[in-house]
This record gives sequence, structure tokens and C-alpha cells, in this order.
Amino acid sequence: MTRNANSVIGALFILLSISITVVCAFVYEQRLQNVTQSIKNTQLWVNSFDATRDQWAKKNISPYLNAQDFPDNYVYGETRGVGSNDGDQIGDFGFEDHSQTGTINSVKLRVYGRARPASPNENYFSVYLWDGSTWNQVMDFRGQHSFVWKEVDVSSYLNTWDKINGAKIYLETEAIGENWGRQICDAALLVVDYEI
Ligand SMILES: [Ca+2]
Ligand SMILES: [Ca+2]
Repeated sequence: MTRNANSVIGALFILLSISITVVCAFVYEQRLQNVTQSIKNTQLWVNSFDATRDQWAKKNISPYLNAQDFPDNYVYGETRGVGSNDGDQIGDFGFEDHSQTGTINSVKLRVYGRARPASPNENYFSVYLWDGSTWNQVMDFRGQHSFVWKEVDVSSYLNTWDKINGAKIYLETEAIGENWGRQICDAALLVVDYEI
């Protein structure tokens, strides 16, 4: 009799353990799905060039920086010519807009380009970002003798959807000593991480 009772209790405990495990697994799975679904990541590529600054040479089709497609469409400094002088500018480049929903986690600016291969520390370019009220120098390609994607966190400048959608950049030649030019910029985009 006692042995039977123990068996029944034992069986109930096993059943209870299995039930708890199944429920916990289900709840965990649901939470995991919710987390996965709510974090989003979007890329906003350059989609405009307004020629507010037009001191660099341009290759093929505007807006030049809307895809990584060198040697097809890009902007550059000619050797001792257009875009090679210190302070020469090209811009402004705007980015695709995004529907203004969700909490912004981070915003990064990515730019693809290079300095002059033979003198990357003397002939390169800087990138300026518009945050809705001022221009900020956020990146430069000093020392980059071959093509590279550079990335900078610009979350502190673009902390609202209004600022993200109104964001724009221009490029400025940096020439120390001789104006050799030959700096190139091929592509740029914003990468926004957000939650809904
Ligand atoms: Ca825009
Ligand atoms: Ca391009």
C-alpha cells in the first residue's frame, strides 16, 4: 500500500516536472521571438547631390556615392587640378529617408574611399556631417593609401528621426605641401539600429 502510494506520488512529481519544463521552454521561446522581432537595422544610402559645393572632379552619374561601384561613379581630386587644393569641397550629399517610427539605438556613418596612394598622409579628405543645426567633422581618410570602408558612430549628432532624415555630408580636400589630389570617395550610407 505504502509502496503504491509512493509510486503514485513519484509519477505525479515526474509529470509536474515535465509540465514546468514545457511551460518554461514555451515562455522562453516567446520572449526570444519578441526580442528578435523588435530590433531592426536599416541602411540609408546616399540618394542626392545638390552641388552646393562643387570643387571636386566628378565621374559619370550623380549622386556618385549611392553605391560602391568604383571605377564607375565617384568623386575625386585631379592631380594638381580640380579638387586637389586644400579646402576644396564637394557636396552636399543627402541620404534616403526612413519612416519616423521606433526608438533609435545607434546611428553609424560609413564611407568608402581612399587618400592619394603615394602620399596618404599629405593628400586625403575629411567628411563633414550636418546634424540639423551645425556641420561637424566626423571622419578623415588620412593614411588610407588603398580603398577602405571607414565607420564612425554618429548617434550623438543624429538622435532623432528628423535629424536622420535631414542628414547630409560634404567632403573637403586636405593637402599638406603639394596639391597632388588623387583622393577618391565612392560610396556613403547611414546604418540605423532601432526598436519598435
Ligand atoms: Ca534624407
Ligand atoms: Ca559610387
